[in-house]
Amino acid sequence: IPKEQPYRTSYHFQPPQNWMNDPNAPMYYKGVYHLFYQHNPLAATFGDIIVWAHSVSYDLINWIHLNIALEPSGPYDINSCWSGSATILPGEKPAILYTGIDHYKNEVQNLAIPKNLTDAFLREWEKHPQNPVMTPPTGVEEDNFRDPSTAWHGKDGKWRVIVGAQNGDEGKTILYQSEDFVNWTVNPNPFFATDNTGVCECPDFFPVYINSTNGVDTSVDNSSVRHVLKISYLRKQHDYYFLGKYVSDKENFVPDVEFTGTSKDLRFDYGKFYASKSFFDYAKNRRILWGWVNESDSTQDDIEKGWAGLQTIPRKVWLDKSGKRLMQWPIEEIENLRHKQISITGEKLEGGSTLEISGINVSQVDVEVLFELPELESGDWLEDPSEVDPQLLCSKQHASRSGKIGPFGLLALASKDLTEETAVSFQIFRASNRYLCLMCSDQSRSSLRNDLDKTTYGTIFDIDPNLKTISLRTLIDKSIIESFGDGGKAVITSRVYPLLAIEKDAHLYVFNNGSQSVVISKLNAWSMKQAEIGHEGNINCA
Ligand code: DQQ
Repeated sequence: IPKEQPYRTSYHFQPPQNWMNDPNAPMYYKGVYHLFYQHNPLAATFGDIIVWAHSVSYDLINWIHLNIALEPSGPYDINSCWSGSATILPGEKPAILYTGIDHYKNEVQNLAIPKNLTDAFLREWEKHPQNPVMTPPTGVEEDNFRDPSTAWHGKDGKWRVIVGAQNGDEGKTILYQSEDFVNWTVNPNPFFATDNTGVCECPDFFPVYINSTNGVDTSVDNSSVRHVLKISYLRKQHDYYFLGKYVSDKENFVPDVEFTGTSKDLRFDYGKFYASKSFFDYAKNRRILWGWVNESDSTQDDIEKGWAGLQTIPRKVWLDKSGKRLMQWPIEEIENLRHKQISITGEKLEGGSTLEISGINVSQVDVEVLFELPELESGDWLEDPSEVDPQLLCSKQHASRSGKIGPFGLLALASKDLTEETAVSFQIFRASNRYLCLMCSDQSRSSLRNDLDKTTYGTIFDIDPNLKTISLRTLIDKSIIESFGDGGKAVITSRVYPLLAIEKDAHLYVFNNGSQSVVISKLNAWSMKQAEIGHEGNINCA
């Protein structure tokens, strides 16, 4: 790995070197958090042989990298160990179901269990002699049958698991049942299917409480919960989630709202975020979500950096009071990295003004701002909100252009002269009988380098007509910017590679380009300490 690493993160999860994609089988087990991930141990690019790397942590922030947990060994996974999930079986016995690329390059599902349950880190995993435990059923393409979910236990005592699949243009998730976790029977009808989408990857299915922000075990199914199905659509490169009903007697899932393939669909993140997976953390009674964030630079850059791929800061997820969307917030443990603090209260930001936040390390920082809004009545008029493509609107509404209430927000990883900046902003709109907030993350000026993907991201959401304040929390870490709008209603993650705005030359500003003034009712920003990373085993000799 080259010495100069301006883009390597300081408190996000990444392997010591080389390629990482999907988070696999995250779990909490007897005091230890586990994260496995898709890894190419030989290069900073996706490879012909992908293995499961393994890291452990006591707090989801500081990690110990262990030896590889699963690598090709039998005919059922000789060409790669692809994504999968963990389930904790009765008697506190973890089990992993994962996809093997077999000797015909077909996709099959395999079972692995820990060799030694008394090893606190569960370092070694044993593949079951009956592998593969699932092979492509009729109506599923042999090379599009992958990513078993965490299993749940039905009232009849049987396990259920879903697997992502494709048949032509149809994307589906297939349900399997088993009494012993080894012998699985396929359900003839798909659990959930969508036309014209192509393959469903990494399905995640879990309950959420209707009236609590607590998480709930994957097998719980009663009147206090609703269900969430998340699908990663390869063609879209996005993770979509559906709130809906698990119809257990038909063994299918009926979403409240159909998939449209437009910006109206719900996503965990409106920026870079894919192949996410959640788990129930019974230590703290919460559901935690991990997601993979890929690079926006070129393959050649990745090879030169010696690594590619990040995981987001783990997020707690719960159902919003409206019941119409999920909320997300960085896990509280991240606050232990907060270090030097800067605070501002009650500062008016006139239209067209910027205010620098200085005195802390703004290239690795956690910023929370609460903006006090003018009367929403004075917002820009939006004729037909249902026709708006927020990403397009954000690309047009570059932060340097002006509206009425906003755009206002943060200029992250900015150079002193603002030739480089990533604007994370809000703009308030009024429409007939409603108010909306457009949230944007504009990467178009993030770097003077031009061999980068600088797509601007955006989302629009309804706000309370009586809203007086709106919050923005942004986690900045060298080349990743994760922004949580309105308490976690909308999230946008982006990757940026500034040339000038690195290390001590990075600046952070609060800005307001609206004609109306807004007030920084409260701002707190903290330099973030570096996460502690331990190494054990040979993946770690960086
Ligand atoms: N990544 C894995 C597959 C999965 C895809 C291969 C999603 O199992 O479908 O690395 O990013």
